[in-house]
Amino acid sequence: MSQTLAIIKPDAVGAGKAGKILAHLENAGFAVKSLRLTVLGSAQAGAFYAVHEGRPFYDELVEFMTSGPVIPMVLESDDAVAKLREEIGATDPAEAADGTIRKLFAESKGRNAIHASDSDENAASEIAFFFSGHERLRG
Ligand code: IDP
Ligand code: MG
Repeated sequence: MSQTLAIIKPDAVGAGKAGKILAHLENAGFAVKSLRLTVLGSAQAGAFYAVHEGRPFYDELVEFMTSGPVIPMVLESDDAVAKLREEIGATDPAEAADGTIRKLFAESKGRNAIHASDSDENAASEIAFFFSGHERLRG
């Protein structure tokens, strides 16, 4: 078993889609190991997406991610990082496969409902970004 980080983004939380997305993830076989609802400040959102600093969409991304509540969560399954990337679909919902979370729930390439870590290394640092030790359940 391994773990990854998902974030239900402000578009989906604001539209009341968080419960449906959570159900989709549970039905796909993920166990929810930690979960919280929070609102990100600009510094936090900017730091979380620091890898994209300088890209044309960076300012828009930070503004969007601070525009309302987000729901970060730790998900566990076999091969969790790859499995979650498959379940969420392509970044742009117009290109996402049928049945994926972004195809079902995302509005646009920017407002795309959910984040997922892209490697085990990034999953570990992204989990630590949102959850302190006592909030991280194991096993
Ligand atoms: P990912 O979320 O599928 O891993 P990344 O390329 O890592 O996609 O981009 C991070 C986030 O930045 C995306 O989920 C999306 O919200 C936003 N983003 C990426 N590319 C664009 C774009 O071309 N226009 C607007 N927003 C974008
Ligand atoms: Mg990414």
